[in-house]
Amino acid sequence: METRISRDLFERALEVIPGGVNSPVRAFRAVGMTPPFIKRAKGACVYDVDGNKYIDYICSWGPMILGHAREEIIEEITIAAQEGTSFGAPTEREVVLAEMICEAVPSVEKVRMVSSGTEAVMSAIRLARGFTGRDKILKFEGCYHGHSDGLLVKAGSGALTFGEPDSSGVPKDYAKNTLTATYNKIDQVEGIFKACGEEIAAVIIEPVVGNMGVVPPQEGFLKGLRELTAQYGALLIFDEVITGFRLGYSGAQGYFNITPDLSVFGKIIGGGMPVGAYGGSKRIMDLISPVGPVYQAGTLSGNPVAMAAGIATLRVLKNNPKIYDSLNAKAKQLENAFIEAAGEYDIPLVVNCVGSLLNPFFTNKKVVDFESASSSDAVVFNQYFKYMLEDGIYLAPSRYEAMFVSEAHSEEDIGETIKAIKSNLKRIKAKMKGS
Ligand code: KE4
Repeated sequence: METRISRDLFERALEVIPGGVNSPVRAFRAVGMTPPFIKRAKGACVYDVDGNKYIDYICSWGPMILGHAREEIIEEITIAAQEGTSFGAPTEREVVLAEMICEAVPSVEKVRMVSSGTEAVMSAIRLARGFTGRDKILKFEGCYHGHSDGLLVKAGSGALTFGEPDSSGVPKDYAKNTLTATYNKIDQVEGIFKACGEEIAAVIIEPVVGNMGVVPPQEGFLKGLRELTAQYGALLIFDEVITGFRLGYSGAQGYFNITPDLSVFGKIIGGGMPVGAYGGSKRIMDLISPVGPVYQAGTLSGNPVAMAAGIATLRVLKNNPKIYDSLNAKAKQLENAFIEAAGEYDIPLVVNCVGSLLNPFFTNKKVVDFESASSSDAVVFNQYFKYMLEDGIYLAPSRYEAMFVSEAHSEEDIGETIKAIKSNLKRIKAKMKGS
């Protein structure tokens, strides 16, 4: 596979950008490779600067649920851009997208737009502290909620990939307000609440984790969190940056029928443009400036071009609810291919699949939390990753991420992917035998 132009670009990038990338996981360090530089994308495929074509399961880490460069979305972005790219003033498009989110997610009566998931989570946490007057928050090991200081404690995603569960630069004094528990262990959470429940402002959780690989909540776990937070007067925050509008038009809270106090969104609601949002009841949200005392602001919050992309994306999802059935069926086909191939070649492998999110773990343990997720074999994963990339399948360069299926993945794309899964698990088995 020709990679010269990417390699040259990466050399240049390393001179002027830390690690040559604007987000760590893109550097392909975990898999020990030089990342392909992407030139363009269309539908389910991305094309790198050396002319290589890949079937894309990163989908920009989730936003491209309808595939890349979808006509309706590009059209709306173009119209908006021609009217001006930013005013720093209220616009109709912000109202339209806010109304769509409030209509889609019953627990959200008001929503504030920001420019990233990190910003949305950071603001939701501040709001929870302002609303309750308490300082502590509880998160779960392996969950990633963006890179705001208080949440880079036993974080998932890139922080795990680099084995930096706690980032340097976060004052110890600050991190002490962040408690952590094990995902799916409701008894641990109960113990923490018994010990200091009156000090806890909020529990924040990925209702389905996408940042230690894909890990679903076990029966009763989310319900238990809902009951405990209500009992102790803490807020329950669903970080739906990945699951929002992915697991269904009402996200994970609709999928599991659990009502959080605050919800955080990102990715899909921006249709590939920089958008984050947090929302909840009027009672809580009206504490946000300029109405209430909790300050939060942003120059490009509600940017009209970004709103146009989000509106166009949600409009397609709202008007074609069958898209979710089709997304989930494609993910199921991939899940079955992993299971069949692992059985045929006797490779320790489990797959977690929820809706159109899935991830293979090279382990024979059931993956229910960070400890079991980290039991997956990184060396085997890296081999699998490399073989799949050679076969034109573009996966997240880390075992702690998710595969994202899009509406644009055709039956042919899925078939090609299944073929690559089977042939490459066979290659891995041969390599295991050889070693
Ligand atoms: P952003 O600030 O990257 O928009 O969102 C942070 C965030 C918050 N919550 C969840 C559940 C998330 O998954 C994320 C970001 N996801 C990562 C991928 N696992 C983004 C990719 C990256 O960091 O480059």
